[in-house]
Amino acid sequence: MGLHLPGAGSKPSHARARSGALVATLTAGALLLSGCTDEASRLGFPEPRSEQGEHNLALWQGAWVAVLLTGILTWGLIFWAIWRYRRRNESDIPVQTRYNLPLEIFYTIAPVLMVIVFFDHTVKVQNEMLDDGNPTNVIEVTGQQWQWTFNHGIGEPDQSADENLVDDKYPYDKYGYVVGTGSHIPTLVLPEKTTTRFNLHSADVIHNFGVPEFGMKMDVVPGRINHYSITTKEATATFNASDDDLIEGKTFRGACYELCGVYHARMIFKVAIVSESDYKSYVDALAQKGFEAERPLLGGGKSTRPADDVSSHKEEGE
Ligand SMILES: [Cu+2]
Repeated sequence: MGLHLPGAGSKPSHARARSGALVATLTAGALLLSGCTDEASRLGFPEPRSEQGEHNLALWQGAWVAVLLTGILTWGLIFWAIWRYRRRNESDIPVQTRYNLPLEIFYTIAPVLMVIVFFDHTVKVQNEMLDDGNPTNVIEVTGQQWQWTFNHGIGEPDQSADENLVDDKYPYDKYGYVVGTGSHIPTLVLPEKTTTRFNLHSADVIHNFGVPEFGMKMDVVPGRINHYSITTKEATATFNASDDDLIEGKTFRGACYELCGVYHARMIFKVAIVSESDYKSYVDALAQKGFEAERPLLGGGKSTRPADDVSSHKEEGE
């Protein structure tokens, strides 16, 4: 690096061996962490079930690798300096250095460069996560104290209805809905390999709609309609209308990620990705059971609009 560190003393070979061993141990640890299993290589990130989630996973892994390498270098230099310039006898006084200009320039510029690189990657991933793509499915999601309502469209969506999100136009003519309650955890059923857009409505306070497996969450704000899209991967569950509407297979969890009141913790839901035909029969089954409305239910339990009246809703059959 061309940096001159003062006080170079004797016996550097021991020091080199020691710091070499340290770096080797840390590198082995990092490899163990990243190379062993699929789960370990994700460094705690859930297995992405959406294409967008892959971008977030890559950012997460890349950031960890960068900070680990920085940590190894920094710890290595610290321990090397402690060892290399240790006091060797009672009368030994280390070289008194007031400043080292190249070193100071380096440790000012290097972190700034790192922040720029992190920022660049973060903005790129954020743009991917917020890209609505071309959704072929739109679900109106309502957060209400303290559960969720999922409004699944029936038929083909009219995308132009979403150009103005706050007007009274919705992409579908009919909806099949699921209303979660304090004692009933709803399931958000999604078709596989499909881009679904979530329009987020709040009936009362700020909630946050998120699914770890999608690597995505977003605030649900009263008076404002936030939205994001996810493209699901292959199905992990099945729906069987003839078998008492059974959803079988692997489901995962979603939740409210904004403290919204005393029963905030109850705002959990299950997510099931099913085949496209299973999804159709699921939404049809909702309609057949009477959970059908011409407009999505957006008001939770507090709405006064007839289509939004939740009081008459039965719970989704299990
Ligand atoms: Cu909430």
